[in-house]
Amino acid sequence: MRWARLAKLRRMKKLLTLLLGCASILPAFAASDLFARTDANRDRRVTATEHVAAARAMFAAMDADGDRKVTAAEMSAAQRRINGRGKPGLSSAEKIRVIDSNQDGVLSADEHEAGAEVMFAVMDRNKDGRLTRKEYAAGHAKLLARR
Ligand SMILES: [Ca+2]
Ligand SMILES: [Ca+2]
Ligand SMILES: [Ca+2]
Repeated sequence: MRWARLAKLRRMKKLLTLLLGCASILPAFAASDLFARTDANRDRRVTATEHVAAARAMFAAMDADGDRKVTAAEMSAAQRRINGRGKPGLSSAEKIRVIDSNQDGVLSADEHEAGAEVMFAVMDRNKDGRLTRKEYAAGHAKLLARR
Protein backbone atom coordinates (compact mmCIF):
# COMPACT_ATOMS: atom_id res chain seq x y z
CA MET A 1 0.00 0.00 0.00
CA ARG A 2 2.66 2.42 1.06
CA TRP A 3 4.71 1.58 -2.00
CA ALA A 4 1.80 2.22 -4.30
CA ARG A 5 1.31 5.58 -2.69
CA LEU A 6 4.99 6.43 -3.04
CA ALA A 7 4.99 5.47 -6.68
CA LYS A 8 1.93 7.62 -7.21
CA LEU A 9 3.60 10.61 -5.60
CA ARG A 10 6.71 10.10 -7.64
CA ARG A 11 4.64 9.94 -10.79
CA MET A 12 2.83 13.11 -9.77
CA LYS A 13 6.11 14.91 -9.40
CA LYS A 14 7.16 13.78 -12.83
CA LEU A 15 3.79 14.89 -14.15
CA LEU A 16 4.15 18.26 -12.55
CA THR A 17 7.48 18.87 -14.19
CA LEU A 18 6.05 17.95 -17.52
CA LEU A 19 2.82 19.79 -17.06
CA LEU A 20 4.52 22.97 -16.16
CA GLY A 21 6.31 22.50 -19.44
CA CYS A 22 3.00 21.87 -21.11
CA ALA A 23 1.60 25.11 -19.81
CA SER A 24 4.11 26.93 -21.96
CA ILE A 25 1.97 26.18 -24.97
CA LEU A 26 -0.80 28.23 -23.44
CA PRO A 27 0.71 31.63 -23.09
CA ALA A 28 -0.70 33.48 -25.95
CA PHE A 29 -1.11 35.67 -22.94
CA ALA A 30 1.09 36.49 -20.02
CA ALA A 31 0.46 34.32 -16.97
CA SER A 32 -1.57 37.11 -15.38
CA ASP A 33 -3.90 37.38 -18.38
CA LEU A 34 -4.14 33.62 -18.40
CA PHE A 35 -5.24 33.73 -14.78
CA ALA A 36 -7.95 36.26 -15.60
CA ARG A 37 -9.18 34.11 -18.47
CA THR A 38 -9.22 30.96 -16.38
CA ASP A 39 -11.06 32.69 -13.52
CA ALA A 40 -14.43 32.40 -15.22
CA ASN A 41 -16.53 33.89 -12.42
CA ARG A 42 -14.03 36.66 -11.68
CA ASP A 43 -13.74 36.02 -7.95
CA ARG A 44 -9.95 36.18 -8.13
CA ARG A 45 -9.65 32.49 -7.35
CA VAL A 46 -9.22 29.65 -9.82
CA THR A 47 -11.08 26.53 -8.72
CA ALA A 48 -10.34 23.01 -9.98
CA THR A 49 -13.50 23.25 -12.08
CA GLU A 50 -12.37 26.47 -13.72
CA HIS A 51 -8.92 25.02 -14.28
CA VAL A 52 -10.24 21.89 -15.95
CA ALA A 53 -12.57 23.97 -18.13
CA ALA A 54 -9.58 26.02 -19.27
CA ALA A 55 -7.60 22.84 -19.92
CA ARG A 56 -10.47 21.51 -22.05
CA ALA A 57 -10.51 24.70 -24.07
CA MET A 58 -6.76 24.43 -24.54
CA PHE A 59 -7.07 20.83 -25.67
CA ALA A 60 -9.77 21.77 -28.18
CA ALA A 61 -7.60 24.60 -29.48
CA MET A 62 -4.67 22.22 -30.02
CA ASP A 63 -6.76 19.45 -31.61
CA ALA A 64 -6.74 20.90 -35.11
CA ASP A 65 -8.46 17.96 -36.83
CA GLY A 66 -11.01 17.47 -34.05
CA ASP A 67 -10.35 13.76 -33.52
CA ARG A 68 -10.12 14.18 -29.72
CA LYS A 69 -6.42 13.32 -29.82
CA VAL A 70 -3.53 15.75 -29.76
CA THR A 71 -0.41 14.66 -31.60
CA ALA A 72 3.03 16.16 -31.17
CA ALA A 73 2.58 17.85 -34.56
CA GLU A 74 -0.70 19.44 -33.47
CA MET A 75 0.86 20.60 -30.22
CA SER A 76 3.82 22.13 -32.05
CA ALA A 77 1.54 23.83 -34.57
CA ALA A 78 -0.55 25.31 -31.76
CA GLN A 79 2.58 26.54 -30.06
CA ARG A 80 3.73 28.22 -33.26
CA ARG A 81 0.32 29.83 -33.74
CA ILE A 82 0.50 31.26 -30.25
CA ASN A 83 4.13 32.18 -29.91
CA GLY A 84 5.03 32.77 -33.51
CA ARG A 85 8.04 30.53 -33.15
CA GLY A 86 9.24 27.54 -31.24
CA LYS A 87 10.63 28.07 -27.79
CA PRO A 88 13.49 26.15 -26.29
CA GLY A 89 12.60 23.55 -23.72
CA LEU A 90 10.82 20.25 -23.91
CA SER A 91 9.71 19.21 -27.35
CA SER A 92 6.03 18.50 -27.90
CA ALA A 93 6.75 14.79 -28.05
CA GLU A 94 8.56 15.01 -24.71
CA LYS A 95 5.69 16.91 -23.12
CA ILE A 96 3.19 14.38 -24.37
CA ARG A 97 5.28 11.47 -23.08
CA VAL A 98 4.97 12.67 -19.50
CA ILE A 99 1.17 12.55 -19.31
CA ASP A 100 0.63 9.92 -21.96
CA SER A 101 -0.77 7.23 -19.63
CA ASN A 102 -1.22 4.58 -22.30
CA GLN A 103 2.08 5.48 -23.98
CA ASP A 104 0.68 5.61 -27.50
CA GLY A 105 2.47 8.87 -28.26
CA VAL A 106 -0.79 10.80 -28.57
CA LEU A 107 -2.64 12.81 -25.95
CA SER A 108 -6.29 11.91 -25.40
CA ALA A 109 -8.71 14.39 -23.82
CA ASP A 110 -8.81 12.22 -20.69
CA GLU A 111 -5.04 12.09 -20.39
CA HIS A 112 -4.85 15.84 -20.78
CA GLU A 113 -7.58 16.41 -18.22
CA ALA A 114 -5.98 14.07 -15.69
CA GLY A 115 -2.74 15.98 -16.16
CA ALA A 116 -4.50 19.29 -15.59
CA GLU A 117 -5.96 17.96 -12.33
CA VAL A 118 -2.54 16.92 -11.08
CA MET A 119 -1.11 20.27 -12.07
CA PHE A 120 -3.85 22.04 -10.15
CA ALA A 121 -3.14 19.96 -7.04
CA VAL A 122 0.53 20.78 -7.24
CA MET A 123 -0.01 24.51 -7.69
CA ASP A 124 -2.53 24.66 -4.84
CA ARG A 125 0.08 25.04 -2.13
CA ASN A 126 -2.24 25.56 0.83
CA LYS A 127 -4.67 22.89 -0.40
CA ASP A 128 -7.79 25.01 -0.07
CA GLY A 129 -9.02 23.92 -3.48
CA ARG A 130 -8.56 27.34 -5.02
CA LEU A 131 -5.61 28.99 -6.69
CA THR A 132 -4.75 32.55 -5.91
CA ARG A 133 -3.09 34.67 -8.55
CA LYS A 134 0.11 34.23 -6.57
CA GLU A 135 -0.07 30.43 -6.56
CA TYR A 136 -0.91 30.44 -10.23
CA ALA A 137 1.96 32.76 -11.09
CA ALA A 138 4.38 30.71 -8.99
CA GLY A 139 3.47 27.60 -10.96
CA HIS A 140 4.16 29.39 -14.21
CA ALA A 141 7.33 30.97 -12.91
CA LYS A 142 8.64 27.49 -12.15
CA LEU A 143 8.01 26.59 -15.72
CA LEU A 144 9.87 29.60 -16.99
CA ALA A 145 12.80 28.77 -14.72
CA ARG A 146 13.13 25.45 -16.47
CA ARG A 147 13.87 27.02 -19.79
CA1 LIG B 1 -13.04 31.80 -9.91
CA1 LIG C 1 -6.07 15.69 -33.31
CA1 LIG D 1 -2.18 8.48 -25.05
